[in-house]
Amino acid sequence: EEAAGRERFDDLIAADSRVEPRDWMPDDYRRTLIRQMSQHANSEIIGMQPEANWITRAPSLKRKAILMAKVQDEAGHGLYLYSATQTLGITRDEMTEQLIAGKARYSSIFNYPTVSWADMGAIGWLVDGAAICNQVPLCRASYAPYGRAMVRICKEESFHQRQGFEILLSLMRGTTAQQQLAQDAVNRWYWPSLMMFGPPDDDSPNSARSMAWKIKRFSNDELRQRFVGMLVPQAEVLGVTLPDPDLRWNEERQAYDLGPIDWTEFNEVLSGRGPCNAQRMQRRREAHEDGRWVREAAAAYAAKQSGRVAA
Ligand code: FAQ
Repeated sequence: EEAAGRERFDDLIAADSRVEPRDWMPDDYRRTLIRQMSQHANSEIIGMQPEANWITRAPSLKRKAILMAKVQDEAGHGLYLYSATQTLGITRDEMTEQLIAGKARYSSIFNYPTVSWADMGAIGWLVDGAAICNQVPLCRASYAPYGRAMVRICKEESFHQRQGFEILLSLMRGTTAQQQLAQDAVNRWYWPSLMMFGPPDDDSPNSARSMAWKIKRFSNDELRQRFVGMLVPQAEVLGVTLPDPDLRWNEERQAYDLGPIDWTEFNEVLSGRGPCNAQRMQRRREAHEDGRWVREAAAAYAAKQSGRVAA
């Protein structure tokens, strides 16, 4: 039976078709998906924190309403992705436990501080921009529930990216001080946003297998390159400078050459020693504790309801 399952699985992958939760799949495929999808869900949840920091200080009622809606979208993406991951046989409680215990990863980018309002613009433009570049190909991931989740999430991310661009554009049309605020934010978020795509291809242990399984469709460096190609013309429209003196169009490669990325910084952040790792984890644990009575009340209510039906 396992041999038949494996053959069917291999055929599905070869035919660029999709694997559904009830289909047989190799254990390593399941584990890889649980790892990537739960990390992705965790990123959406932790990713609410840097922006939540500015909800109370948004410069107008309109900006505040927009930012609140964006952060709520992120909560929705997190829940949607946790549900998709549950189809692989892990529970929501287990994933939460792994995150709270510091055993599960979340994206490096959310360990940086948001020090000015312009950071809301830079996050939307650069962080959501990188997220879209990475996630559009994931709409075609071989695991169907992940691909389906990505379709909806990408639509909302595009909206978020426009929102960030528009914040930066407003600042760039403002006073010299406002322009400086926007440029500073771009300077701080540019390199970390390039690191979101993961380590370089020659140092990416999971890539080859994930690409063979058609979970990943492009390599980390390919997507990073595509992202920079997307940013350059948009930076021109904004009138901001990308903080890489070595950034140059390479006619031969038909792509931009980039200056060196500081992988030491990336590894420090992944090891838990980034500027805000401790703060983000502490806040997540507090929120989990603060929500305990709600979960308990909901469980008690559900038990009482099911008791009634039985009686
Ligand atoms: N941060 O072998 P690879 C968002 C880890 S967008 C932390 O290349 P893989 C939207 C990696 O897990 C952000 N860890 O791994 C939003 C692995 O460690 P492991 C979330 C990283 O999986 C916007 C090790 O390094 N998006 O949330 C990072 O093939 C604004 C070796 O790496 C996703 O998660 C990193 N940047 O490729 C929300 C997208 N990069 O697990 C709020 C889905 C690598 O073996 C506000 N994920 N690592 O212990 C992916 O596409 C992939 O998992 C990659 C990494 C590309 C991130």
